[in-house]
Amino acid sequence: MSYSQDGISRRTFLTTTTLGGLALAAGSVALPFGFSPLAAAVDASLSPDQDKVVWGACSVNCGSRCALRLHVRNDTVVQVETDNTGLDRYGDHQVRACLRGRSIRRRINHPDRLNYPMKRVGARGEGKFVRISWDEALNLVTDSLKNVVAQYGNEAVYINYTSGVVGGNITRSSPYASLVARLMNCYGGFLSHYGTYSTAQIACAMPYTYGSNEGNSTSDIVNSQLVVMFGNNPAETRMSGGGITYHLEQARERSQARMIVIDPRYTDTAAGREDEWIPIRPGTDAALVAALAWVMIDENLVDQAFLDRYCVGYDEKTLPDGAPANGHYKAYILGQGEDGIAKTPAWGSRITGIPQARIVTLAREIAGAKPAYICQGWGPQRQANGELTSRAIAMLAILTGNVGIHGGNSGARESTYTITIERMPVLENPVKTQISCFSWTDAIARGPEMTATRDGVRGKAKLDVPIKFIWNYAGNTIINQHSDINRTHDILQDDKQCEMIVVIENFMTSSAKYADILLPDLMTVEQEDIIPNDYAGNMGYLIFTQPATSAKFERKPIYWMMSEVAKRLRPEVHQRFTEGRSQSQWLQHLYAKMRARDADLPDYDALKAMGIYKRQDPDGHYVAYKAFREDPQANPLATPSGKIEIYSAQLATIAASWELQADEVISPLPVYASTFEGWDSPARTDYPLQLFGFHYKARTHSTYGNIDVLQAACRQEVWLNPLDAAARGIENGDPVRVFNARGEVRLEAKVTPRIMPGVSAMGQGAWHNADMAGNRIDRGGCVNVLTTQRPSPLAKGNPQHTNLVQIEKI
Ligand SMILES: Nc1nc2c(c(=O)[nH]1)N[C@H]1C(S)=C(S)[C@@H](COP(=O)(O)OP(=O)(O)OC[C@H]3O[C@@H](n4cnc5c(=O)[nH]c(N)nc54)[C@H](O)[C@@H]3O)O[C@H]1N2
Ligand SMILES: Nc1nc2c(c(=O)[nH]1)N[C@H]1C(S)=C(S)[C@@H](COP(=O)(O)OP(=O)(O)OC[C@H]3O[C@@H](n4cnc5c(=O)[nH]c(N)nc54)[C@H](O)[C@@H]3O)O[C@H]1N2
Ligand code: SF4
Ligand SMILES: [Mo]
Repeated sequence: MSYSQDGISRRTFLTTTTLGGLALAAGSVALPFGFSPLAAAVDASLSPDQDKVVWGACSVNCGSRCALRLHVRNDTVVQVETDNTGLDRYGDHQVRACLRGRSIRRRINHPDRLNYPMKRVGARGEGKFVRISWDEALNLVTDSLKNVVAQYGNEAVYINYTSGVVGGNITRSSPYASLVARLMNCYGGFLSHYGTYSTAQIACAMPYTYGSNEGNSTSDIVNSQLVVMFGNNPAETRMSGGGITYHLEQARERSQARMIVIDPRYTDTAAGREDEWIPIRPGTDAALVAALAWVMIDENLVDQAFLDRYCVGYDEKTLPDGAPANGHYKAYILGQGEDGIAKTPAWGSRITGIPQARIVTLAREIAGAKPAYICQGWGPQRQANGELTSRAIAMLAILTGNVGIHGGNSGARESTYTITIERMPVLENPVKTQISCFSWTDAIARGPEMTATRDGVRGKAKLDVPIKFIWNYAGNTIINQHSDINRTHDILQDDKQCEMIVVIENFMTSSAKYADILLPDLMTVEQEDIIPNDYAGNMGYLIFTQPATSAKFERKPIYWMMSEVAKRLRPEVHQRFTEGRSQSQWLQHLYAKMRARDADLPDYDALKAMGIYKRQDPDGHYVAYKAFREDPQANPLATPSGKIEIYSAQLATIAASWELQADEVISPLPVYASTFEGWDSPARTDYPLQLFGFHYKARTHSTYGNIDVLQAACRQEVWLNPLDAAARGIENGDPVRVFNARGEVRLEAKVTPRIMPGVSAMGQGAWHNADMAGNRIDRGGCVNVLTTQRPSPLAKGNPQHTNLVQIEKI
């Protein structure tokens, strides 16, 4: 089996070194916001062997986390290498960075980096700023915060979802676990959110089935016969040498497990490594599962003993009291339930676009392979019916009894072993009200109209005040990563609605343009922190990062910024926020607590010298719901019945009591439901192509999106099947307009059989680039011009993969 990780890395490494550090300084241009070009040029008289090598890490939200060895000359990062520790053998392998991490020098030294605090002077979103002093910036932020809290209460202050430094600990940007949250919790609290843009639908839905949302470790595929991937693409989404793609490849090499990839695109994960690619219409996985279930029931292939012992609601025997007659799963599949439709292969084929005969053989193949690792990425659930889809995919694992055993899986995405770290404590939020992370634009525009049963407000029957103040630390979800950019622009333009937006960033991103106050942050590689692995199979690790260079210009660490705001709010707030510790004292304090819990960890100085510390999962491989499988009475699941709830009475109650629109379905069973802007929506007459934005190797969302070598290596293009292209007179590389009622994006077409007919896709995260005072046409290729702010029914999450568009040649 050939594998490209190493090849990619080496190629990038070569580009990095040959282009050299001076190219950047030479390429810098005068910029409108008061930037100065890169100051530090590399001293040519120093040679590489005089470099200082500093351990760093790539801390973006890609689901991997890589060690970096930054070569520093003259206080400037001149070259980037990656982990070189261990025996370089599976189990003691190197956590090698991908093409993005290896190009981090270009982010660090980028001529466009923010250098000074700035204040907006033009209309919001126009991007006009003037440089101000730190003192003025911090005073403006503090005064605004005090005013908003005095006038509207703490519920009017919102910390936006941001994931730019999800890998940090002290620097962590995750909104409910950041220093911004700690500051606000010292000052009366804030309106918080539930769910994430990553997993809103699956994280909400899966617990109704299992009580939680867990999968086996990918490394456990060493025990599998078959791997079935629904919309899961680790070759792009978990790219690190310590990440899931490496574990998948190594584990399969050992078990020789077959792999079936079910995805509208022929992904990089497939790309020659799969045994079969089954293209499927977006949003229809639940229909495929129902048809597979029909075949399994018809041919007596289901694991009836497992269903009887561990599950609720498969058939009449285990249907809970209060459920309607024939409300069970088997009746739904056989057409004896409410809809009266048998979910035959013919029925499933019409919806999914997969041939009937293939559905039949696939059912036999999945039922016949024991154990089978059935999993899903988060693409299928980022659809408008994603709550149903995620639970439906789990049904395949349940019907075949693959849950809770080695080599099997629950149908969820993989879990990982992690060395548990002591997080920077954020304290408790006195405000209990929450909105879904996707509904913040609504909370600005119509906050007090938002209710619990219609809009998913939690902790209260309705919101009392709209959002008036937004903290946005290390995120681009103000514009680029949130849906329907043109609508967001209209809401944010009016600075009487949301009065203050504070953005803490490294670059003038599209979100930063909407800041009222813009604060220049240091990067993680410029600070000291101890951070754990993210998704890494069964080998966990810690990375101890050191500042690669001194802080340049007036960039400051987030700990300093939040301490300074705390000081200006009230002395007690400052005392509570810092507890009298500096950033480095916090690090030592937290690490001492970790070692008190985990005596095997090296001491502080040893860890610092090592840079990276690795450890194998002492239990071998993580198996989700193993204890439950072994003894369901002694180890019940966290569901109300303690069993796997194929029929969820809780969901039946929600379905009966929430206000839903005609095209929204919440169901106690994991049924297939068509949805707004789906394959069979009436809107398809005007906008005939389904479109989604996949997570792309060129960037991590929008981060690294401004790096020239990455842009050149992985182009921003819209994928289109040759049949759809021919019908439109489009050839590979042609400039096209992709549009719907919400907006228009212009980019190049990639005409390829790697995407099924009727479906189009582009990498999500490209930098939005439109004249918002003019025609608003985006030339950056940003998919969120085309996505909707209408949330999914149950999670009120982001259905960012559910869109209809038309594509025309320009
Ligand atoms: N390089 C890179 N890696 C990343 C990220 C990144 O931006 N860049 N982002 C990170 C983050 S924060 C997250 S949350 C994860 C996201 O990880 P995922 O959500 O899993 O990634 P996606 O690319 O959105 O979707 C995975 C696959 O689902 C397919 N798909 C879309 N809709 C459907 C459907 O209805 N059915 C089926 N069967 N397949 C479908 C897509 O073609 C895609 O190949 O990735 C992480 N990793
Ligand atoms: N259409 C569509 N939209 C999507 C998705 C999709 O699949 N399709 N995926 C969604 C998902 S899963 C997610 S997680 C979100 C991600 O959305 P975001 O969390 O907004 O992720 P990024 O776009 O990477 O933005 C991170 C920002 O942090 C900044 N940053 C990086 N390092 C630092 C640092 O050290 N300090 C500071 N201050 N800033 C830093 C970067 O410059 C960047 O602007 O996007 C969502 N949006
Ligand atoms: S983007 Fe992800 S895989 Fe790539 S170097 Fe950074 S952490 Fe590693
Ligand atoms: Mo995400």
